[in-house]
Parts: sequence; structure tokens; C-alpha cells
Amino acid sequence: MFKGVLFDLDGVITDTAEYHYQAWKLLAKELGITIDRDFNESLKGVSREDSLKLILNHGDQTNKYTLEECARLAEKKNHYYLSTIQSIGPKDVFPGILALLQELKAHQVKIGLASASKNGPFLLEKMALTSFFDTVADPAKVPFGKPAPDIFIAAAKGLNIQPEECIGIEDSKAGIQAIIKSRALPIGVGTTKELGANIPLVTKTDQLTYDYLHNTWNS
Ligand code: B16
Ligand code: MG
Repeated sequence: MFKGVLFDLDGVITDTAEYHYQAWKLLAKELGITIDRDFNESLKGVSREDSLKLILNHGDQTNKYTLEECARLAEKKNHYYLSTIQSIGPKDVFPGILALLQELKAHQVKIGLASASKNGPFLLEKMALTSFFDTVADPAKVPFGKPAPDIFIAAAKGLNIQPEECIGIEDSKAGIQAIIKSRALPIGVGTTKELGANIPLVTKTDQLTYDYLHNTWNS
């Protein structure tokens, strides 16, 4: 019987994965680098700093910028991103997610956030979801970002339960790897092309009901 659910945020709770993509695309263009949606799959779930490294590498600009310049570029991307998420509200929560959070509460299942985003708490507030979360793991405090398991381990620890007793829900390859390495029970939101065929997948968040979670990992 699972005792907790660890949620990714961008791409699972709301569509901010798209805004991250648009912000990176704009910054990359300024650097003379073109990125497309296929390449963006490798950025999903990856920290801001590591995403910038992947983009510079993609544009053959790996050692072009100093650490300070990289920090400024990452800050610039965040500025672009923040300008697009100001108007996010409860209306932007993906279908089925609010109902799932309510069902989990009704079944006394603990709820944690395991997002790589430093903007996670801000977004939960904007969407009026903060009160559902028993813990929000801080990505700034874990040694390694996704695909390392650290953020899922930290979120389970925040719930005072073992990762093995938690379901993790993710939309990114890096995030699924992180869940599996943490020994939590994965559910992917996406297609087999994006996330592989070896884990339970839903294509739409309204398929994420309590019954679906229960039937997937408790039978
Ligand atoms: P920030 P998640 C991740 O969030 C995003 O998928 C990824 O695109 C982003 O680079 C990362 O957060 C860091 O976000 O720049 O806001 O700190 O999918 O783990 O909820
Ligand atoms: Mg995500």
C-alpha cells in the first residue's frame, strides 16, 4: 500500500514545461543556438544551471562563457520565464490534478513536491495548491539534480516515509530515472516515445485518479 505521492511540478501539475521551453529558446536564439522540441526533451526536469550547459554544448559553445557569465545567462532565462508565469492561477492546474490531490487527502495519503524548480513554491501559491502539500523538497539543498534520485529521496524524507512507499509522478526522462533510482514507484505522464515502455504511463493527467494509482501499484 503506498503511503505517499511525490509530484513533479512542471509538466505534471501545470503546463509550465512549455514556458521553460519558450524561455530557453529565446535565450538560445540570442546566443546563436537553435533548439527544437526534440532537444527540449533532454532539458525537461533538468536544473537551470545544467540546462544551460546542455544548450551551450548543443551549440558547440561549451567553454565560451565564464562561470559568472553563465550565472548571468541562467538569470536572464529565469527572468524570461518569470515574465510568462505571472498570470498563472488555479485555472491553469492540469485536468484531474485537483481532484487527485483531494482524493489523496481523503485517503490519508501524504503528498510531497519533488520539483527541480526553484520557482515551485511560488507556482503552488499562484495555483492555490500549497495547503495540499505536506512537504516541498528544496532543489537548492540537494547535492545532485535529476536524473540523480536526491530530490525524490528528500521529498520522501520530508514525509517521514521511505521512497519505496511512495509513488512518483513525472513527465521527463530525467525525472523517471530519478524516481527509479530513489526506489519510489514511477508513473509517467507522456508517451512511450518520450518516456519509454517499461513503466506505467498516462497520456493525460485526468487519467491520474486514486483508483488508477491504487490499481497500478497495489495489486
Ligand atoms: P527553475 P520539474 C524543472 O521542473 C523543469 O522541468 C526544468 O525545465 C527546469 O529547468 C527546472 O525545473 C529548474 O527550474 O529554473 O524554475 O529553477 O519538471 O522538476 O518540476
Ligand atoms: Mg517536469
